Amino acid sequence: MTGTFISLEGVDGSGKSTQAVMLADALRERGHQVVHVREPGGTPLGEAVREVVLGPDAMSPWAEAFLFAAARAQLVADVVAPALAAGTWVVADRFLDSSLAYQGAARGLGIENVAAVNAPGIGEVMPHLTIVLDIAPGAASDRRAGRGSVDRIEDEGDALQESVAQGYREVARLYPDRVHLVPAAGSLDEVHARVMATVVGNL
Ligand code: T5A
Repeated sequence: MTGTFISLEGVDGSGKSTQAVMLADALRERGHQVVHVREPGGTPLGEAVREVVLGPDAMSPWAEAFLFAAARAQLVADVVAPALAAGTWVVADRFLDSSLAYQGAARGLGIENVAAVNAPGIGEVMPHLTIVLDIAPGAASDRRAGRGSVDRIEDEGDALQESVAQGYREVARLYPDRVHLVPAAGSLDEVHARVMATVVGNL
């Protein structure tokens, strides 16, 4: 990999999609080529998986984990690995750590087990830096309020999101060199400034 790979993570409504756009724009302003992707999605297969995995039909935790892993494997093969090989920066709105926090920790499948099923599809492609936007799930849910659609996982409510937040703290403890918790309270510009300081300070 010659490009630089940054992923943004957090509970639902933490503000990562907004901050991913702001980060990608800031990097472009500095003259970098940037590819911005989201998970699940970013390829035709990934978008089809997104419809299924966030749709209303119940599924087992392992079925959920394998669907996210399948979408991720296709995104890596089609988009992320070629971009990094070409020296492009990649900003990802969620990546492997979402599966570690949601399926591994919150669903109870085990962080190591979920990392293991993702490993063949990811290979050597891992973020150089992962920023977890750290916010109380209640505050994140307030941010989401008023937006129309609620997907199957959001619909499970704040108890699941509390477990996800704990999962992210565990992921940050396991991978301290790569994963950084960034407080997500405050205005968009205040959070963006913290994100940029974390990027500049760690890459
Ligand atoms: N999932 C995903 C897994 O379980 N395992 C996996 O492996 C993967 C990849 C994905 C769902 O799938 C799960 C996690 C999710 O449940 P998603 O589309 O990524 O779905 O869903 P969310 O994470 O819920 O994305 P959202 O778009 O809902 O939330 P974001 O991206 O955290 O937040 P954002 O930026 O859209 O902001 C939410 C609202 O808050 C406002 C924004 O304007 C927006 O209205 N906002 C702020 N308001 C005030 N102050 C700030 N600083 C604000 N920042 C944002």
